[in-house]
Amino acid sequence: MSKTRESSALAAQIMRRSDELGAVSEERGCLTRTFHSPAMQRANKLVASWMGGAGMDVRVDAAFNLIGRVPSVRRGAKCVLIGSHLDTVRNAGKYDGPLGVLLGIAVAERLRGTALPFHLEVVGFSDEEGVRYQTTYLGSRGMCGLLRAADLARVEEKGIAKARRPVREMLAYLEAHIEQGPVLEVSNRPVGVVTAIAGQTRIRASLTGCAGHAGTTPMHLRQDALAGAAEIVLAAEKMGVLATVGQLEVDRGASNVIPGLVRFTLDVRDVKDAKRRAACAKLQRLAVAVARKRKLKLRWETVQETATASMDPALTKLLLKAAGSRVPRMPSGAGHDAAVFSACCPSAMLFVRCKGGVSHHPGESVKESDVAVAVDVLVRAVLELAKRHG
Ligand code: HGY
Ligand code: MN
Ligand code: MN
Repeated sequence: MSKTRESSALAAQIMRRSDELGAVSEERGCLTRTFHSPAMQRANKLVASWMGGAGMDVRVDAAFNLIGRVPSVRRGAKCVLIGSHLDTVRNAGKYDGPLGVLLGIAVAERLRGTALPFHLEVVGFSDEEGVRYQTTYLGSRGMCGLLRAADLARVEEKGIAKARRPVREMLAYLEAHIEQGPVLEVSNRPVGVVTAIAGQTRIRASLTGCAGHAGTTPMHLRQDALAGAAEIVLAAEKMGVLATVGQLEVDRGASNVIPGLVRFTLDVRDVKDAKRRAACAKLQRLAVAVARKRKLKLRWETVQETATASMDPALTKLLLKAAGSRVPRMPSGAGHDAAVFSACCPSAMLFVRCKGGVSHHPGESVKESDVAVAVDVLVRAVLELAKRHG
C-alpha cells in the first residue's frame, strides 16, 4: 500500500477510535474524564489494547500515565516520546488530547518493523487538564520528576511521584494536538508548528460575607459575597491578559438568601510571564480592596503557575521540514504537556486544524484528511530523527 494510502487508512482508523474513546465518560450525555477516575481507567484499557495491537509493550506508570513502547535493538538506546493527554475537561470535545495519542499509535503502526536507533514511546498522560485537583500536568510532571510537595499535599494518590524517570534517557518529545484556535482554518492549512506555549496561572479564591434574608436586609447593610465576586469577575476582563473565571459557586445558595460564601477560580494567561504575573498581582490587590469595602473575608490561593515554554528550535526546524516549510508557525494560548517536557528534553508541537477553532466544547472536530497529513508529518519527523541519531 502506498505511504499516503496507508496514512489515509490510519487516519480513518483514528477517526473511528476517536468516536469510540469519546464515548468513555464519567458523565451521562457528555464527555468528561478526570484524573484517575473509573472512566480514565476504562480509557487507558481501551487505548492500551490499540497500543498492543500496534505491537507495543504497554504499561501504566505510578502517575497513571499509559505508555506504549516499541523497544530499539540498540544497546543503551534513548527514547523518543510522542504524547498527549487522555483526560478531558467537563463536557469536552473528543480530540483535545486523545488525537495526539492516537496519532502516536498510528506512527508506531506506520513504522512497524523499521529498526529505530531509539525506543519509540507513545504516552497518554493522566492529567493535563487539572479538572479534579486544579493542578495541571500531574501525569507529565510526575514522569519528569517535577511534582512539588504542594501538589502531593493536594492529591489522594500520593504515589504519583514514583512515576519519575531519568530525563537523560529522553531524546526528544513530540506532541500533536488540535490547534484550538482559528489560525490554521483562516490560512487554510492542515497543520502548523508551535513556537511557544503561553504561561498560565490558576487561582482558587473565596469570599466570605454574611448570608441573610433577601426580604428583610437593607442593601446598605449587606455583606453579599456574590456581589463582591462579581466586581472581581468584571475587573478581570480589563487586565489586558486572557483572564477567565471558569467556576463560581455560591455555597448552599438559594434565591431568597443573600450569598454568604462564594468560591471561584481564575485562569490567567499571557505569553509574557511578567505581564501575566503583574496582572495577577493587580487583580489580587483589587480583590483585597473589594473585600475591605464590602466587609468580606478574601482567600486567594495560587494553585498552579507555569511559565511560558519555548519549543526547541532545532526540533521545531526538523518538524517544519517534515511538514513542509510553508506551514504556519504560531504560539499556543492553550497549555500542553509539551510545556512540561520543554524543561527536560528537546520538545516540539504539531498543530492540527480544527473546525472554527472550537475546543473545550462537544463541537470540537477535525478533518480526516488533515489527520492523514499529521500522520505523514510525524512519521517523516521520526525517520529524520532516526537518521540523525542512527
Ligand atoms: O487549559 C489549557 O490550556 C489546556 O486545555 N489544559
Ligand atoms: Mn484542553
Ligand atoms: Mn489539550
